[in-house]
Amino acid sequence: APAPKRVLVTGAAGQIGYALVPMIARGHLLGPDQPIILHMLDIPPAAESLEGVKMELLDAAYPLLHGIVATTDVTEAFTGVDIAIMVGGFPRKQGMERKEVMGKNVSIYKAQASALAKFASKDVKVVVVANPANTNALVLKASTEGNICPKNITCLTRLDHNRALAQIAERLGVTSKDVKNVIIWGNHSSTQYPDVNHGTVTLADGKEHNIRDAVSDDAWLNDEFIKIVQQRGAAIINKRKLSSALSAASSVCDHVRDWMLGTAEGTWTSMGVVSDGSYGAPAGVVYSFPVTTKDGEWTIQSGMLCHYQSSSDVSNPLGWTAVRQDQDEGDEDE
Ligand code: NAX
Repeated sequence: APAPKRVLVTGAAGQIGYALVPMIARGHLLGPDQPIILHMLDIPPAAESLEGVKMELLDAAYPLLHGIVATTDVTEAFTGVDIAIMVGGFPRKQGMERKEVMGKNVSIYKAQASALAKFASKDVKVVVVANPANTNALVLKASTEGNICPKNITCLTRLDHNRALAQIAERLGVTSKDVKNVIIWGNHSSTQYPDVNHGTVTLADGKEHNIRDAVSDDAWLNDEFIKIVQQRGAAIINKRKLSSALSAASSVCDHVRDWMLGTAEGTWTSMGVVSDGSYGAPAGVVYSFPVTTKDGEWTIQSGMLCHYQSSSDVSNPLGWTAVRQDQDEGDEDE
């Protein structure tokens, strides 16, 4: 068997953490043959709860789980980790300004960036889940410059991607594996653009069809579908009185697994990655693009005509402006 990989989950005593750690221990993150040493970090008020999660992980007797580090010590948590899944952060409480939450998270992410740079494996792969995910990833990138390759810092938009696949599948009465190549452009927020224009679906005839042709309802695709995906997080909160957890956890596994093990030929996924200026998104910002992956490296899929022309400027099809970035980053949904 290969040597165990160390996987860190921050905020592991929280709701996403509780859904995510068993998936990791089952092999959903790095495949069924990869032994795992699970690192779990939370803050002192959650220490007992974290200890309880550790006890349950032991009780589940996962064959792949070769060790558990459950700690409130940031250094111990980050030491030697190969994958860091950043779920922990300060939640927005009632009556709090977004700015205030962001300020708190910026300090948390700066502190954790320094531990990441000092103690993690040099080639550590990072996925930020905690909101505002794009901004937190940007803070990590800026604060680890020179120590961690910016390409190794990503944020999660795979949940939005999966939500889009699922909506199309539901609509057409197929399963989500029959749908591919949707794209989430932008941020994990209600300003994202879920794009089906390059996507295909395999129908009962066994053939691949353009999603637009198969759905054959442009009005629905251009309006309701987009809103459903953009506002899905809020819809879950309405029903569950808690934000998405199992779907977020499952999408984290999809994100990391595809990143490390590669996307299938002819298929891309959506990841929040550091922009190289593609599609007019300013270089250096963390933005969700269509990406293909191979051997732990992602590549932005180029040459996609963006049908979402909020701008007539072909070099800037998304109508990106600095102002828009500020608005986006302040408008995180769950
Ligand atoms: P919870 O509040 O249940 O869990 C967060 C955990 O983080 C808590 O156990 C808390 O003690 C811990 N924590 C707080 N500060 C910490 C620190 N400095 N270091 C380590 N741990 C710390 O939230 P949960 O529902 O699990 O959501 C976690 C984050 O994911 C939130 O920021 C949420 O907004 C974000 N989400 C992002 C999604 C995405 O697609 N990118 C979707 C789901 C989710 O809403």
